[in-house]
Amino acid sequence: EPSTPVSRGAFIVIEGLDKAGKTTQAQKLCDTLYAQGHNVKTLRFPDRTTPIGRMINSYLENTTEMDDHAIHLLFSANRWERASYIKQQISLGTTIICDRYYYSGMVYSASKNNPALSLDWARSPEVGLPRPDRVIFLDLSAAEAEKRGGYGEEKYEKREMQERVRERFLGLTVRGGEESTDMTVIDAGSSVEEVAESILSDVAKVVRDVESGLRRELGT
Ligand code: Z5A
Repeated sequence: EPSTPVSRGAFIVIEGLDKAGKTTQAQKLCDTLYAQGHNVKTLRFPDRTTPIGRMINSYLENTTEMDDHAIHLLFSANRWERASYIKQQISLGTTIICDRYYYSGMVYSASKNNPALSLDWARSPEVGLPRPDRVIFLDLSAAEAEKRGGYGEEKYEKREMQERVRERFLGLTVRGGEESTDMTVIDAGSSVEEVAESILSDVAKVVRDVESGLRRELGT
């Protein structure tokens, strides 16, 4: 008897500003889906453990200076070095919950007030990466983020930068193209439990669709 083919996993991305609760919510969603019987793994970008990730880390910690384009390409390369792993896991039936992805890549680089680095330029090295089934954008004002312990010492952790980043993230949702159709905006200002519930009600449907074969292939 041939065994029933396993359906592919879903690829879910959690995006948001600093302190929006991405890590908290990615872990919670992973735990909930696991408890419901799904194979599920988390992933995060930047992945600071690889050689490229270590270069990114030293830039974020202000230890190394780098041209805006060069650091952008390193963030992108850090995703490309995991692209085949993502595709492989998804095809084996594992759902991936990913903490930040190329949406962060686009908006942080394009928020640096460098006229030579547009959103379109920032998008180009990301073309062809595995396309998520859903991107949850956790929306939080800079003022609310500051109440959660304030910003740290890293490169982009300044209020004006965070405000520009938020504007551009929200801009992606109305810009047209796959960034708009894939993204759901969720208010991250309520309690951890409430945010988790909103995320789950959106993601559960996507996971069901993937499992019942309504979304056949992982797009690029
Ligand atoms: N970056 C880039 O430029 N290009 C790229 O391609 C990528 C990233 C991928 C590092 O990212 C920097 O890299 C980042 C973007 C840039 N620069 N900035 N800003 P990172 O992901 O490594 O680091 P991070 O953004 O600083 O993550 P974070 O501080 O860990 O934030 P978080 O994951 O969203 O939040 P959290 O750890 O889940 O929660 C933060 C705190 O708030 C914590 O104390 C929680 O207990 C609390 N919290 C969480 N939820 C709530 C609610 N609902 N209410 C109250 N308190 C809460």
